[in-house]
Amino acid sequence: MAAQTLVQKILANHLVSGALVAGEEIEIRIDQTLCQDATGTMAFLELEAMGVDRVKTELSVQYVDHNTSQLGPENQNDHLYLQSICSSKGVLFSRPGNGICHQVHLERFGIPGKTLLGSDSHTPTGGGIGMLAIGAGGLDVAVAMAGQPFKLTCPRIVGVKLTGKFQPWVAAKDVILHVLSILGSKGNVGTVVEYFGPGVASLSVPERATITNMGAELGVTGSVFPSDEATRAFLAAQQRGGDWQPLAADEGAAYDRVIEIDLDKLVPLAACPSNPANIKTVAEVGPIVVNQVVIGSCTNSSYKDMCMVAQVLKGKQVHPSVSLGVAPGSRQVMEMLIREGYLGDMIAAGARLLESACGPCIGQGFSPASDSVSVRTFNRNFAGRTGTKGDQCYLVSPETAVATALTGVLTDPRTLDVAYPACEMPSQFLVDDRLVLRPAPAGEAPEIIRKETIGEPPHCTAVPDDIAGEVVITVGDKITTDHIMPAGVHLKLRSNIPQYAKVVFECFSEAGKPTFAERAMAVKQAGKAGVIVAGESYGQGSSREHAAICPMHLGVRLVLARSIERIHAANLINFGIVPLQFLDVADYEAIGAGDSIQIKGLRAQLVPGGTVQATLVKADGSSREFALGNTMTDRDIAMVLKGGRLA
Ligand code: MIC
Ligand code: SF4
Repeated sequence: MAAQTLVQKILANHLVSGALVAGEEIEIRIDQTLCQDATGTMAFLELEAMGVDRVKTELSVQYVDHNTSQLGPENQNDHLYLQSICSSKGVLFSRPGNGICHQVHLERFGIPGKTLLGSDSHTPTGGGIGMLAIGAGGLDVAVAMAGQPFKLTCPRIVGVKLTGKFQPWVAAKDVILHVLSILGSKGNVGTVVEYFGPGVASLSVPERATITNMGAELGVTGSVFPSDEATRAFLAAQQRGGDWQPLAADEGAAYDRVIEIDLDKLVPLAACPSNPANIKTVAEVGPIVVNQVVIGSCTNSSYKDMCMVAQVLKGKQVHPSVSLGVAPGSRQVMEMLIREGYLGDMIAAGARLLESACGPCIGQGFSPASDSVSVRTFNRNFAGRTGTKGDQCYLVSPETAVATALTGVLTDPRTLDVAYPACEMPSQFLVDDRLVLRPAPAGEAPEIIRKETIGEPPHCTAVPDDIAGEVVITVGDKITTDHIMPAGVHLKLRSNIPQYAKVVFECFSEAGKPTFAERAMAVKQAGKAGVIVAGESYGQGSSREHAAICPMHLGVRLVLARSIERIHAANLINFGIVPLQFLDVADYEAIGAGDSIQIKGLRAQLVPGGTVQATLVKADGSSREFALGNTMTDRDIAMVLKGGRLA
């Protein structure tokens, strides 16, 4: 047999249908699933709508980490619904306070060689422990919980060969920022990144997880590290030594592309406003004045990260013009920092302690001041995501962040007059799973708590064969799901589609003019199909299926884009919105809001790999014919035309 990459091995072990040829459609068995609360309520409403009594996976976990600010009853209503539905469906429930889903899953549940599907785009964090971990929309995760395989495009595999060892003050975050500077944040759909080479051994599992976590920003399906001695040590320290097995690519395995990174040569990097792939060295950006530093999120909130930060802060003071927030990623990390005195060192230095949750990463508090710079150890700096319009958010390593907190200006940590703290991985983590609630035994039917803010699962209808469409909005390149469906103050509306739909594309609203929702509703009420027209890489970022469900609720039936990112394209199909691609940029450029798009006989025209003829009619009555590409398979086509997966 030909030498296999690690990804090919895991895929082969889980293959249900299709051939392992890059670009082909395959189905794989899913061993584990995870949901978080902001996507989980919809996923469980959908699971209920499917009539599933009990999940069929080896392990499914529901976390509460996103909606924890509890301004009003909505958040806790969600938590109560999730806790009760998980108990009834056989799902573990990680209570609020237990930590961020990806961090906790890595610590307590991730197993090398298993597949994990999660309703969060940073699920690939699990690749740090040797899992094939993939982010998806809530409905796809619900279907996996029901025991059905997950459909994906067999990926092309980019190998990243690591050699050497970090210089002091250079960290895992700098590796992934460097990879982002090479691969960019678009054009990587259908790819998995596999790390290999002699440099891997020097990285601990949490460091690997920083790299696989932010692989999401490349737009790839996942990122995977081998399972080796470091993995064994991590699992043993989590009292899960029995979950370990060694895993690596075969000698001589062929990758579709190989990138070599010499860890010795890396320097501190920053992702500049407002895209995670807008990379410069910290030195190049220079000593810009910084008002806020936040250390945390699922990218950089491990014990090792926090312990390094505490040691640098010990006995010093945060710069008077900086507000420093720290959010340890899990209760395990938080408790260890408390017991070992590190938390005291941080607080004495002036740090503000935040909950072990997503918090500022998803605009739940800690929004920076107007016209000010925020430096964060997070993974996304999309415009406005901090909750401040016109924000200037830089993404860096914890090393760069803590140096900056001390000096008040963006600082290359190598210039600090401080010895780089030696932070070893503990040989024993503090293990206490009491905040993870076990489900009721099969056969028992606990009461499902459904307060008034828990809405209905989405209802979709079939797509008409002749489409009389009107363009509701035209947008540019790299439109993220944060642009489509803002989180921040609106995050608490995730369980209520009619309410949440009111803020679709809110970032493009202009004072005194009708909102996207109002315009889309007017088109719907006129009996026409709403159309969204977009540039390249539409739907980057978050997996939130609300970016499909809410437009669908407002009558959108077509998304015409130059290209669409993987998770969002799947979500559109799942909710009965037809995604089609422009073949000629001139057609995209010719379309404006208010124009009509007509398609005759859509059913017959939708053939895998084929084209769809459409007519554009401008306001002045002039018209032109143009062709659109279709990347959907036969199954996608059948599903989308019916009105999506639930239909
Ligand atoms: C994000 O980081 O954008 C989120 C919030 O975790 C999302 C999920 C969501 O919108 O609920 C993600 O990454 O998928
Ligand atoms: Fe939470 Fe931020 Fe991670 Fe998303 S990226 S899971 S919001 S910490």
